[in-house]
Amino acid sequence: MAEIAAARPFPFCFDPATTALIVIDMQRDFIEPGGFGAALGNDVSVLEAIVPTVATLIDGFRAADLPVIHTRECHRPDLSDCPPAKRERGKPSLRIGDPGPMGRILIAGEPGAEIVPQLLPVAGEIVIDKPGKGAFYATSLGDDLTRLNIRTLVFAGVTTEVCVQTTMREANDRGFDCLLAEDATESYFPEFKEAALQMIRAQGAIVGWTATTAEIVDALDD
Ligand code: TIU
Repeated sequence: MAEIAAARPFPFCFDPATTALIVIDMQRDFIEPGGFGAALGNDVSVLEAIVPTVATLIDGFRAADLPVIHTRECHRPDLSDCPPAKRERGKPSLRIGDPGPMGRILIAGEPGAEIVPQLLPVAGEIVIDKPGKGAFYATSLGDDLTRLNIRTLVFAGVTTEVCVQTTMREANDRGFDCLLAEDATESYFPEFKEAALQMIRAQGAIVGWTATTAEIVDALDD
């Protein structure tokens, strides 16, 4: 067993042999100008800052020969998996499926839906295309984790309070121990990130634990 003594709200014990990293939605559409995040009115530059830290976390898992799973939020070109309520809500400058500077917004196969070049999956790593915020909904993720005998999930990616928190809650309900890498996740809203971290670890880690990337990689090294 490995332990992260400094994890919050209290030490986190896990078996690396049954642990995987899930990197949520580190896509150009959320991180670069001209994509979905920007179309929603957000300053996307804050998200780019975590890319090197996410890379460090991925490297730590690869070095330990543990699974790295990537997710992408995107829809089929015919939008058959995009509920009208998702496409039509609000007043974005571009809607899901509209043509933008990085191709059609949030559509599988378009440049904007790709993971940023610094964090591209390597051969053999699972990539989950998901139509929702949670990575378990309408995907093979649950079956993949069962096949890999995974019991513990470490989370990174964007955005903290939307797709990361939703997926952590889905995982928690399915019985996984969940740990969020505090500095390898980001929100367009700093106060929402902080609130999400607090609500995840409140009430005795009701959703999960948090720790820094250095603390997690050190535990994998030991
Ligand atoms: N808008 C926002 O904060 N996030 C999303 O729409 N998707 C993800 O978090 N991936």
